[in-house]
Amino acid sequence: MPAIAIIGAQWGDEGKGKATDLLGSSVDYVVKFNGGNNAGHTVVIGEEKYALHLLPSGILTAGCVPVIGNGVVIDLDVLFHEIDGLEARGIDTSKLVVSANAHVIPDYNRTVDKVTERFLGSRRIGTTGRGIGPTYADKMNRIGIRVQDLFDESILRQKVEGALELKSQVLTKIYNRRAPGVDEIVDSLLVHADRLRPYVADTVLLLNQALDRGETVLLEAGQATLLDVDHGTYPFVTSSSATAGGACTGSGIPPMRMDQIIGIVKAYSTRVGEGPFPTELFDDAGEHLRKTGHEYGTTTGRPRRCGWYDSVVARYAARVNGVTDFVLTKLDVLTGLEQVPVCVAYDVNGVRHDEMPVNQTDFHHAKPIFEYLPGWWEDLSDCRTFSDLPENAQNYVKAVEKLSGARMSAIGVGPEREQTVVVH
Ligand code: 2SA
Ligand code: GDP
Ligand code: MG
Repeated sequence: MPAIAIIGAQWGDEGKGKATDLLGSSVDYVVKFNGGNNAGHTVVIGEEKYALHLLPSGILTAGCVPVIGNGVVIDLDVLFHEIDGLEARGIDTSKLVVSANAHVIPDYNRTVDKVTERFLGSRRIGTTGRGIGPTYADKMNRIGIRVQDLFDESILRQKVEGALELKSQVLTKIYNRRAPGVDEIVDSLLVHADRLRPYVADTVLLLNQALDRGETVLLEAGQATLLDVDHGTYPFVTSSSATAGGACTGSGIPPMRMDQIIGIVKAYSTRVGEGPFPTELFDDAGEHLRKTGHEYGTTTGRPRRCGWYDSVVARYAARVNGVTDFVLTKLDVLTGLEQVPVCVAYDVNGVRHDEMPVNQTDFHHAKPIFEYLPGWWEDLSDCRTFSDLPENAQNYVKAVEKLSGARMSAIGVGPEREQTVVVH
């Protein structure tokens, strides 16, 4: 009865999509449990490249049931656009199941998100502008609109009226007195109701019954540990629970049913959006990683900030999530460096920190303490076993494994499905 979670161990874009797709053929269900269309997972299958935002990566595997869990926030325009795009490319999306308890992103929350960022000025978060934060805020404030509300017009109307009443000051300020009315919002949601209805189910029952039958459920995180609303670099975080605990609340699978927590960790670090990033590079080395690793946002196209591997972050992610295995991705991108720095601890105003400083200001001031490992020049893209890797690449993997708190079970040596070294 395995339930397996795939979690980002850094600031996102570690390659969760590829890892999920790889496991897809051996699982029965793939569940997206947090976030919304702020996510961007790129999956390469042969000549085809897919960028998924709202749909779980399991949608690309025939026979696997993709599920959008209760913890997700759904932009319905984007959902159907993504479904149509995949169908046009010959991908069958008919097995998709959507939780009746997932929340929907009304149009006005996209506007609230973008305008709030403008108001914040230099204190902005660098959000994706998809309305994610305001929709989770409505959920917590108990004025959110759920998928099931779309199937009862009078309930929907009451909920939209309630939300607008509470948000009227904000909306009037943001829309400069031209705030949308109840009818306009109700109509924009109802337009999707008929098409949405056949996908909707009680996904908690569905997934737990699947586990009862001995089937395998894979839970796929959006974003990552350091972007988690509780455990990330708050306030520079997303608004959902991206860690292993979020996999339980966002799907309704109880903690004791989780068998394996796979942390995806890139062989270097990236971050998109604002916020602290101790190993960030501002020189040619950072530009080299961005170019070689194609580090540009899958959703927004924004250049990602790049830096060296941070084992303090990896250890923290191992602890917060209970990582049983790491998948180390993009090792191939490090080829051609004389030396590869790895951050082993931080210096905060002259004091060594081996673990994440709890104080936000300390983390902002953390300077990386590096160890330098010898590099390699060989192309890794055809390596398939650990012994195929050049000796210095093997030593790099062994060193980061020792520093990071869990075994490295697989290593990515290229974007394609088969460009993977399975270690354990
Ligand atoms: P939001 O929009 O409220 O979730 O933004 C809050 C912070 O979370 C970050 N965030 C991300 N970081 C990395 N990757 C994400 N997905 C896309 C990708 C991002 C893109 O796969 O490349 O295309 O720009 C993602 N989504 C949210 C965001 O940068 C803020 O720091
Ligand atoms: P996610 O959000 O964690 O799913 O990651 P993204 O898809 O946003 O970004 C990861 C990028 O790295 C994608 O373009 C993948 O195709 C690519 N990728 C994944 N694993 C590897 C790898 O091992 N090597 C290389 N070179 N690219 C990889
Ligand atoms: Mg991504």
